[in-house]
Order: sequence, then C-alpha cells, then structure tokens
Amino acid sequence: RFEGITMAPPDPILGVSEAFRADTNDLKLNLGVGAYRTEELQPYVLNVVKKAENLMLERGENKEYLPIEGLAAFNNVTAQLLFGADNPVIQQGKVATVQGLSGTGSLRLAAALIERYFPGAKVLISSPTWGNHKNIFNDARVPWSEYRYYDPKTVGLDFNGMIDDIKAAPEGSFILLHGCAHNPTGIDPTLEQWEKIADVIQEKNHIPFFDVAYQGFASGSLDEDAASVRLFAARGMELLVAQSYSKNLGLYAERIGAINVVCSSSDAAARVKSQLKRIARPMYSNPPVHGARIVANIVGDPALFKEWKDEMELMAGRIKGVRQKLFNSLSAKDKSGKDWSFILKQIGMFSFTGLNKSQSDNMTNKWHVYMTKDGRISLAGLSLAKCEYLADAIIDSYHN
Ligand code: PLP
Ligand code: TYF
Repeated sequence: RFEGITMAPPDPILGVSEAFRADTNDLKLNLGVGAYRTEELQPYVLNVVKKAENLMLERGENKEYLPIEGLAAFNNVTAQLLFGADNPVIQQGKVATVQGLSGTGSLRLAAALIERYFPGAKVLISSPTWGNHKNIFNDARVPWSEYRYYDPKTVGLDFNGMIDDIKAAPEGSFILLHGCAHNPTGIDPTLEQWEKIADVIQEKNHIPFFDVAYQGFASGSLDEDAASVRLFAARGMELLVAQSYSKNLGLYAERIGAINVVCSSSDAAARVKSQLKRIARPMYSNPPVHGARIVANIVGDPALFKEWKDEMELMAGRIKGVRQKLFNSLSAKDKSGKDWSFILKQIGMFSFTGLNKSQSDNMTNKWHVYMTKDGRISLAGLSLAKCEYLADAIIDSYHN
C-alpha cells in the first residue's frame, strides 16, 4: 500500500550538505547551509552554552514535561530580548509568547493560527526568500504570493517594487519580513526604509509578520538587529514575530525558538496564547526543555549574558573578516573590471553572488565548492585560508 508513494525531491539547501559529504576531493568547501564554522571549518559550540549546560547538570534538573506553551522563564526572556525589557508591549502584557520548535516550528504555529483565524488571508513573502517559507505556508494551506525585493541590476533592494507590491496586496494581508540579515540576499532595508514599509502596512491594515533568525548575528548587537521589529511595535501595531536560537546561540539541533504575537490588549494576548497552545497540543504536545533552559540560564545571568554577547560578536566578526578578504581577493584577481563591492554591502551569514544556476554548477563540479543554485554562499562556512581559492572559483565561474 506504500508502493504508490513517489520519491520526494531533496531539500535545496540541506541536500547540498548530502552532496558535499559524498565528495572525496580534499579541496571541497561547503558553503551551502547557513551554519557557523570556526576558521578551521569545524562546528562551534559556544563556551557560554557549555557553561550553562554544566550549571544545569550540577543543579540536577529533571526531565519532566514542560507546559504546552513551553518554559515560562524562557518565554519571558525571549520576548524581552526581542522587544527590550522596558518595552510597553511587554509591560502591558500585550505579547502572547509560546515556545516553538526553533524558527521553523514557530513559523509553522503562526501559519496554523493564520489559517484558522484569518481564512483566505494571504501571506506576502519576499522574492527571493528562504526556501522553506513556501513549504511552511503550503503545508498550512495559507495562500501566499511574492513581493519584489531583490533587484539583480543593482544587486540591491528593489524598494519601490517592494512598496508597490505591499500596497497592491488585499487589505489585511500578512507581510512576512526578515527582521535582519535577509536570507538569501544579505540585503536589508535601512531604518528610513523600514519606516516607509511600516507606513504602507499601516495604511493597508496589513499585519507584519517578522522572521527573526539572526538577531545579534548581523551587526553583532542584539538590540541593533531588533530595531526593525521595535520600530513596528513602537507604532502600536499588532504583529507576529518568529524567533530562532539556531544561529545566535549555535543551538541548531536543540530546536529552540518562539512565536510572539503582539496584540492590542492583554486580554487578546491571553486568548491568542490559548489558541496557539490548542494548535501545538495535537502536533507535538509540548516542546523540548534543554534549549529553553540554556537560553533562560544565559540571559538570566548577567555574567553569562555578557559572555554570550562577546561570543556573538566574535562569530559576527569572523564572518565580516572573511567577507572583507573575499572582496579583496576578488578585486585583486579579477581583471574584468567588475565591481565586487556589493559583497561588502550585504550583511549576515550569506552573500548573494549573482552566480546563476549553470555558474553555480561550475563552482561545484569543477571547484568542489558546494552552494545553493540561486548563487547564495554561506560565508559562515568560509575560512580566511580558503578565500583566495574561492575567489579563483568565482572568477572562473563568472566568466565562463
Ligand atoms: N527563517 C530564516 C530566514 C532562516 O534563515 C532560518 C534558518 O536558520 C530559519 C527561519 C529557521 O531555522 P531554525 O528552524 O533552525 O530555527
Ligand atoms: O538557509 C539556511 O541555510 C539556514 C539553515 O530546511 C536551514 O536557514 C536550511 C534549510 C532548512 C532549515 C534550516
């Protein structure tokens, strides 16, 4: 009876890692998945995470079930990190926060909430966006369409196109926005542009829906990277925010994140929270405790919190370092006169190189550089030592 089931296609991002593992060439480089590596290209467990885990062991914490909404101490600190502890939306109890299975699971909870309470409402996603967004809304049966975002001519933001498309969407649409470090382009609106985006969203009674997967990773500062979300919250708007601790705390496999819904009253927030719990319960009953305790312990302890911020700056700094070196190598080696400065303007883990599919294939087939077919490379998987090699590969592929 399972005979009729056909083979599913591999994930366009996670599938790259499978192909990388199968390559036996010593020169191979995995710039596919966005996962931080050290200069030695090894996975990195933050020291502050190890310290928090040791504390948890010493305290002999148990493995009892969490409530459906997750660990209370985690839910408190995660909303505070996002909005700032003194934000009126927090002080007035207007935020419904539910622990989710990292960013993906939190987005999926929000999608289910939209499907249930806003039937027919559309979600607008950027073109391009993180590939899983489409899967999430498809599976939740939420209709979506795209707004213009990336302009290949300027290798920058198509701001006018973005504004026009948000304006043209049916009133009351959900507008999915990357809080910082847009994936895959690395191009973010400026604060002035965010204000204008908020203006149109307000005019059209749309609901902003932020995906915050890189707080602290773009600029190195948690507050700076939350500026977009806080700007919208300061306008008294209702909004959704999905958070992830995969990148900024390196807790990829712990699946720790949250969905926050800012409501217009604390009563509404309590009702929304009750409905989010109702959605979560038949899906997975309650979330895992380990990552939630790590986050709560680190943010709740001033010394550990400071250490986290230092390590985050170190990670963000290493990525900025390879970004600069890659730019220098490309500029020095490329005799075609091409302007590579777009690489320095992009932020976060990724660089959107502009390489097309066949050029990306050349990167992999000839140079053993693994990357997604949209031309995105993860600088988090690059070392200073490999920049020259990567520059050779990119120049060869571009002019091929
Ligand atoms: N959203 C974006 C834009 C991402 O890049 C990612 C990947 O890190 C996620 C969400 C969710 O990842 P995770 O489910 O590991 O938190
Ligand atoms: O875009 C990326 O590489 C990261 C990691 O299904 C990721 O966001 C990729 C695919 C996926 C989950 C996370």
